[in-house]
Amino acid sequence: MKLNIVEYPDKRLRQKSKRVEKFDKELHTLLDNMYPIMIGTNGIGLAAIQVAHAKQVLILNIPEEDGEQPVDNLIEMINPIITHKDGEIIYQEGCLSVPTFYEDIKRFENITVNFQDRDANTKTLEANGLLSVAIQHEIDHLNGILFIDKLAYSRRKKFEKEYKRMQKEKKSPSN
Ligand code: Y12
Ligand code: CO
Repeated sequence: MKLNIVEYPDKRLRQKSKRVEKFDKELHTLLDNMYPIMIGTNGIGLAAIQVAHAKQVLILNIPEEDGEQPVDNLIEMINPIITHKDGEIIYQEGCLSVPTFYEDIKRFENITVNFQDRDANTKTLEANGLLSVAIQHEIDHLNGILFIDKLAYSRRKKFEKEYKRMQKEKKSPSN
């Protein structure tokens, strides 16, 4: 299974991901193949739709203070649902599907999320700070929502202009 990151403005990022019903080898292979892509690109979170699989699957690995991301810290979430949210946090977010762009986004500070692990066991996690932000960012992906959708109108317009220019530059660097 060869996976590539899908980049904005690819329409696949707007798909709504489907609930996972089968916790089989195919799901495990998808999870196993997502992990090196996230780590190899210095990511802290990745949703399956970012590698063109419209399944309610996401992975997270929040770096420790020294920047290390030990595999023991890997969190895999299948069919996540936020059951509680409160407070407010503003955090500078980035996305592997929107390269080179980072922006302050307002989210809930504290959340409780119910999900299943790769073997269909039901779990509950309480999160705050960066973990909470990253979970909300990745769950948004499962609903076809990108962090740039949360920008104010004028900031979004500016982003679209800059992003188009950057993509043109990528295609023909000499222009
Ligand atoms: C705060 C920060 C991030 C999230 C959601 C998860 N997003 C990421 O993990 C984004 C990582 C990222 C890494 C990049 O680096 C490479 O691709 C090597 C990157 O690339 C460039 O900017 C060139 C962009 C994003 C939530 C909250
Ligand atoms: Co993202």
